[in-house]
Amino acid sequence: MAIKQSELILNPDGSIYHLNLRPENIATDIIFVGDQDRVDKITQLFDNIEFTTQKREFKTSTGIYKGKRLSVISTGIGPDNIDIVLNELDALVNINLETREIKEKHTALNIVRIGTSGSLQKDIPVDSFLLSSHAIDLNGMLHSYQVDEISHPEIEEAFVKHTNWSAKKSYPLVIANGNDLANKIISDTIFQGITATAGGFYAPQGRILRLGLQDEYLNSKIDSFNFNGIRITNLEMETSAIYGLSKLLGHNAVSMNAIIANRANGTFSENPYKVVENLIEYTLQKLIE
Ligand code: R1P
Repeated sequence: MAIKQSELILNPDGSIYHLNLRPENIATDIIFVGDQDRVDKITQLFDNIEFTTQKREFKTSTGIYKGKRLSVISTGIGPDNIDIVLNELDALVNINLETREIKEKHTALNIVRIGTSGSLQKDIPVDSFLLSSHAIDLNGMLHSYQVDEISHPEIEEAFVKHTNWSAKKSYPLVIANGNDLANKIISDTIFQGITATAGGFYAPQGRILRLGLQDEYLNSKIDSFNFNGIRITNLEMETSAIYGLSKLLGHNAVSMNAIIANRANGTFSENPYKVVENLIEYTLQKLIE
């Protein structure tokens, strides 16, 4: 059945509504960054760029890096943007935009997030890299989908109990993320752990400027949570949405985090741009190996 115009919105040139992309504009290997200026930081290393477009915070460039076709897309900040980016990318490869019907043959995208993040553990210092082996969704976006098949009730219940999680907030959802893409990118120098994905930067991540927190002890309770040896290592704003929607839609995803802050000891990287640059170089190299 054809998907209605109000649900699958296309621009007059046939491109998808927010991303401004047509199916031929993207590679199946895609790098997500938050900051639109980070797109050029990556594509300046490419052999050539075949296509670039931007609408709002969503900037896309597609080109060749050492013989491999890659797209780099800026998602902006937060899980709400990931909802748009992942659904629209999936539509580009898995829905026929002319007939508006779901294609019989499924195409899986390989998605790597290269983002920044704050460590919650003293032993994961600023300037290190972390691969999210799991994500814990603290923002609730995914609960609008049918998430039972990707949920881990045992870990979620343990987390709710350990933190005395308020029933007024969205229920935490844990997503595990083992796949070949993660195996390709991981190495001995990379930390791993559960990444907590918040729906905001200040109170949702325990920061106080002028407003008090619903639970002032939440970050320290998150730090001390341990489920069979797996701990929550870092906080950011996209990973659970990327992992959850990728699993539900049948794509492979990996979230790579440049640790620029350490919330446990209050330190911040002296050169956060350099850490991100190093993570970009590391990840690109792994993608072509
Ligand atoms: C907040 O400053 C932003 O930085 C982190 C958070 O997830 C959030 O998007 O990631 P990026 O550097 O990838 O944007």
